[in-house]
Order: sequence, then structure tokens, then C-alpha cells
Amino acid sequence: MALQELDELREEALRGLASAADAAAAEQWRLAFLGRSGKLTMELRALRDLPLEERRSVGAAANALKRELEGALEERQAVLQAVLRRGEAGVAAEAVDVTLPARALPRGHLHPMTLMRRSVERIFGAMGFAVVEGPEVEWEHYNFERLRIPKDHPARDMWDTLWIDYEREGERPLLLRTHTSPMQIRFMETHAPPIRVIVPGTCYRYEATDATHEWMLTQVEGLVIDEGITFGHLKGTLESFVHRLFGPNVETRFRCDYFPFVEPGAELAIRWRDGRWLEMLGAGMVHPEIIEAAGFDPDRYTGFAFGMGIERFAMLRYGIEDIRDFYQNDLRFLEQF
Ligand code: FA5
Repeated sequence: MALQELDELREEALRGLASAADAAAAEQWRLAFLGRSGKLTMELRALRDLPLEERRSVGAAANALKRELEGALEERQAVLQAVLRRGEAGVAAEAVDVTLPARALPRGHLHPMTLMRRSVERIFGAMGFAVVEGPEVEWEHYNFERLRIPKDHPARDMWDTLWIDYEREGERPLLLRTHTSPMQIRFMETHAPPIRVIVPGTCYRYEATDATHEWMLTQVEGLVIDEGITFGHLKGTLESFVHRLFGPNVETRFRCDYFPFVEPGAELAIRWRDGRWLEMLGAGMVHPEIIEAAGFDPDRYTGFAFGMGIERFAMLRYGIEDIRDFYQNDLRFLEQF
């Protein structure tokens, strides 16, 4: 056997080993080259038949090749082992552990204004008021005219209005209601006295915002119409409401105010934490012309109405300094309730 043949055998063997992809293939390779009847083993055995001189040189080279191939096999086996281990670790990392407890989902809760609205409804409910709702998109007719606020009346300046860009032959102008008072008229169109309702709902105003003014606010309207209703009933109802909401020690203040749909009119303020008075609501005795326009005899029926902004109640209840916090949807704020 010539040295050149040994070189060829070496190349063949190393190429074969490099393509052995797993432990079984490596073992196949070992048998093919180094096994009892492997190619190199056969060559080593054949050395016997060579003349002494050649036996020595070829024999040394063949033995060196044997050691090289054994070393290469060990290396290859180590590489295959490592690949195998890495694969197993990967599978383990991706495996689903069905015994793990489920990750808890954060539990939602009610918005502070929803909580506030429910408290108001509960208190008036206990006093015998029914809860009704009205449309947020309203005719100018109900929002203003029917409440004795005709087009050029200066009282319109009290309610900066968001108009709806909508015009159709013969139809009246539409707007986003600026207050819940139009429901006084709507309710009296379909119900006869005795009437005792509150109307919670969202109102909109084209208004610059600040710490106590939002362009979107929640009002609760109240309407009572019956025989013998006086301003005393109005005062007693609202004071007992405030005291049930904030406790018996809260200071209230009634002052004269003007709204075209009541006579006389008043505003109710509550003492704010720093001693300031915060206006809470407008109220008054339902104007006799409105009772008459609804088809009831104003000599027999009287009544009172009020309209409160309940964001301001929530500000007092929760100690919130800025009304704008309610509708920013900042979870750091909302999660405190
Ligand atoms: C009215 O809206 C009348 N409809 C109230 C009324 C009803 C009077 C029935 C008589 C009889 P006023 O514009 O003052 O009135 O608003 C009533 C309350 O809503 C205010 O006292 C205040 O608490 C709240 N409010 C008004 N504007 C805002 C605003 N921009 N942001 C937050 N709250 C407001």
C-alpha cells in the first residue's frame, strides 16, 4: 500500500465523518473505517505482507492516521452530543407547564362618575323619585324655546351651544343639549301630575375648560309637579339630599338666581374644603307659563325643578381638585376608585 492511498483514505474518512449527522451515523462511520473489518483496519492488517522497508514507513503513517481518525471521531461525537443537549433544552424552554396557576387578569371597576350617579339615584329613589332619561341630541325647540328662552333672549348666553350641522326643509335646528331641563317639557308632554322624577344624563357646552368647568358634564335634573308644592319642599328636598350625600355637617347656601323657566329661581352652593363656596345646582319653582303650556292648570298645580352638575359632587366626595381628570382616561387616576 502506497502512502498516497493512505492520503485518499484519510480524505474519504474525514469527509464521511463531517457528514455524520447523529450518533448512529457516527457509529456507522466508526465501523466502516475503524471497526474490525473497517477500511483502515484492513490496511493495517495488510502491512504484514509488505517488505520490511515499506512496512516501516507505511506502518507509521497508517498508525498515525488511525490516531487522527480516532481523535476526529471523539470530537465529532462531542459536537453531536452538544447539539442534542441544546435541542432538548430548547424544547424544555418552550414546553407548556399545564400545572402553572393562570395569570390573573386585572379586574375592572366602575368609573367614579358612574359611582356618583348611582349614589344620587339611590338617594332620590329613596325619596320617591323615578329615574328617566332623555336624548342628548336635542331640538333647539326643547332646549331653549319651550323653556322660555327665545332666540334673542340674553339668557342664551348662559349656555354656549354645540350646534349640529344638519339642515332639512321644514325641520328645526338640532344641538347637543346644554342641560337636562328639556326633559322637563318632554316628560310633562306624556305624563300628568303628580310628577316626581330625576333625569340623569350627559350635557355639552361650547365652553373653555378650567378646574371646575368641562365641555362635557353630567347633570341630574329634578322635576316635581303636584298640588300644594312650595319653595319649602324644594329647599327641604335639596338640603336633605346634600346631607345624605355628604353628611349632616355640610354647609349649604341658597341664593337668588335667574333661569327663565323658574320663578323664583335659586342656586345652591356647598362649602368647599378651603372655605370657598362651590355652586352645585340651579333650581326654582316651575314657571306657571310652563305648567300651563304643558296643559295643566297653574292655579291647581305648582312644582319645583333643579339641575345639578354631579362632577362637582364627585370632586367634593373624592377630594378631586380638577374636573378635567374625570374624562382624560388616565389609569393612574381611574384606578384609585
Ligand atoms: C342649568 O343648566 C339649568 N338647567 C339648571 C336648572 C334646572 C335651573 C332646573 C332651574 C331649574 P347651570 O348652567 O347653572 O343651569 O348648570 C347647572 C349646574 O351644572 C351648575 O350648577 C354646575 O354644577 C353644573 N355645570 C354647569 N356648567 C358646568 C361645566 N362647564 N362643567 C361642570 N359643571 C357644570
